[in-house]
Amino acid sequence: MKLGTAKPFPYEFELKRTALVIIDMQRDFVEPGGFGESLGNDVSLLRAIIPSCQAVLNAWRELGGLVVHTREAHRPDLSDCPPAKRSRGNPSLRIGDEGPMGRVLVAGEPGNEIIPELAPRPGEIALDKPGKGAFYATPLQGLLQQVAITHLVFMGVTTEVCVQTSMREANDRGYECLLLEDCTESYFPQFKAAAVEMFRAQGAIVGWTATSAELLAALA
Ligand code: C5J
Repeated sequence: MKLGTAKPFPYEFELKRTALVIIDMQRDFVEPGGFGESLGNDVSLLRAIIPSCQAVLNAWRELGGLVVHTREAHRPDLSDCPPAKRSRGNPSLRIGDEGPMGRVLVAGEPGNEIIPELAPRPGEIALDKPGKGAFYATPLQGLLQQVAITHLVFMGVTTEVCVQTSMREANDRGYECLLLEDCTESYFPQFKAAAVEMFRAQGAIVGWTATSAELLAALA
């Protein structure tokens, strides 16, 4: 398959060698009343990508493509949360504190679940990741190697933090990465815009970008 209009040049992929990776579409970041909103963020910005993410996820599932979901999540005893991560800044709530939807960024808490609109199905990979990147301290690379995946299509939040880190980690591991611009978002639109530009600069130094409509047309 070929996305002839991908930037900065056409992106070619084989469905059976490509995974759709959905980063951290968890309730605490995306839903009103969650941790993200409690920090003063406008979650409607993030919610706006849900329909395009659903359209891509549905098309991908229909074609039998591999789907990977991640959650930024720590163990309840926080043994996988470096003190530097927990103590950084001066937030009103820290990782592990009781937030509006349970303990913040702790696996198994209601706020840590992926939003129902994009909930993982049996047979899909759903990973807890203690860092910003999807490869750090997770079995992701081994799981992708088992099924000979070479290409990754990214969606999710936030563009400049967990999506960016994951895509850079993947690029360094040799994966050909595509980011769907209207399926990723940030609480800070200028950060999203800068990240998207950076990925595809210098001849796709991190990877390619395209819209969900371009991908859906290629999949049709
Ligand atoms: C993600 C964050 N998922 N911004 N986390 O981007 O801390």
